[in-house]
Amino acid sequence: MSTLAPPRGPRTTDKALAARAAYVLRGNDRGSMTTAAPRLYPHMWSWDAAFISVGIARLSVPRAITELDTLLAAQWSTGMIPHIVFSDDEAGYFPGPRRWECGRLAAAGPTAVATSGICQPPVHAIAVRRIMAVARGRGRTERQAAEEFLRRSWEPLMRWHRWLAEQRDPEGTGRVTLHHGWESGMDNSPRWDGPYRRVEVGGGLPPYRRVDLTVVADPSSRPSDREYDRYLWLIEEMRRAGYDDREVRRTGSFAVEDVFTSAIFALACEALAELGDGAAERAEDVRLLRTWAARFRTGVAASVDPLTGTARDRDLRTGAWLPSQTLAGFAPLLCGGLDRPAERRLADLLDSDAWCGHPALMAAVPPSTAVDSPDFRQREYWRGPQWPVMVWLFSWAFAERGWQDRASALREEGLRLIGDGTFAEYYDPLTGEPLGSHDQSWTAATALDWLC
Ligand code: 9WN
Repeated sequence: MSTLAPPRGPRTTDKALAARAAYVLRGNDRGSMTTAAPRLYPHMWSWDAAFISVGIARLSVPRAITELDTLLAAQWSTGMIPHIVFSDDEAGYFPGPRRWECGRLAAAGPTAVATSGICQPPVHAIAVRRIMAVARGRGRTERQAAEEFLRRSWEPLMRWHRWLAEQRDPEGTGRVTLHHGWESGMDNSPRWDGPYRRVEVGGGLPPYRRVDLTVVADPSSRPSDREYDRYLWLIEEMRRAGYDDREVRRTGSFAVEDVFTSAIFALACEALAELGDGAAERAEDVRLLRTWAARFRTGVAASVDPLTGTARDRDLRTGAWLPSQTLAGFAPLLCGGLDRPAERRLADLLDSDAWCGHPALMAAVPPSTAVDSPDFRQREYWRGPQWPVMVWLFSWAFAERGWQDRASALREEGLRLIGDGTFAEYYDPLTGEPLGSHDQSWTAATALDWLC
């Protein structure tokens, strides 16, 4: 652990912070897509786009809708929403469209746009719910635009949810299977150390050059080259499987049930069901959504480790549960499903000095990995840093669950975290140093939703 705490600027006023957040989002706006970050991520990412649209809605509901329309236009014929929709900045990110080659290799990929061949957590219906709530408080034009969007996005969102429920949980365990750590959005979390250790990089991995390390000043705050070899190998396997769902499930060396994505899916099904309530033509869909929400809530609850009370992922290739001291352990607090005593125990753990109450934290929000865990690395991406957008998600979910005090406390502390106005991708929990990309769109969006 580094002991040198770099100086932190003073927290700007809320008004100035919101103004700067709006400036960042406008700066990253390419017309119909907002890039995830100006240099490190010059394309649209799936779960970023959802969170970003929530922030943009505070500035303009129609522009937020454009963001989601762009993403949905890249949906695969299977229903999958791809994790990246590429802009024309081919050289700015690796692996780019030429490495994925979904247009040529994947029968289900779209033809009009270039995309990656995997997915990310399904936070989209949550975003739509939030945008609808914002729009319903606005004037007629914005309200109508939002209602119209809900009508036309209903079917694509249903297809996305159906794909997750059927293709990523064919056995009905109530947990979503992932075939790449990138699908979790928490790329190098200690959660995936075991499954990645078992990924053997085979022959014929085409050579590559990382671009991320030319953008980020400190390479130790990004995943290692060894990790990248495995990331690229998994893509190679998928290319060879033609990105076919069944084939990837059969042959992919990485197959894990992700408890955090599963909790998000349960939440998203519930959010979409609530948006559909009251419309007779959607009654059957709403019923299905509630069935899925219940199934995945149960799946998440069933993963809880009786020893620690936290949720666990599961490695499908070995059948083993994967205990970890990471943010994902709190998945049941997002979606519910535990009995009262178990839920209380987990909420107490979140407050305790093992997590948000740890005396060394600059802001009382959960780090991606517990500070006292042997896996904790304070600067290393998903192995320790605090991610403002995750704080937003917990805060939103807690408000939904009726836990206003908890939701407000996370918002307050989240604002403390991002108060320096750099809108970093993630922060060192012990020093508050902004890390990764600055002017990260979803961090700015988080600030806007909290402040406006
Ligand atoms: C790989 C865009 C994305 C986020 C992920 C985050 C990071 C990409 C990368 O950036 O992942 O998808 O190149 O590191 O881990 O959550 O969506 O912001």
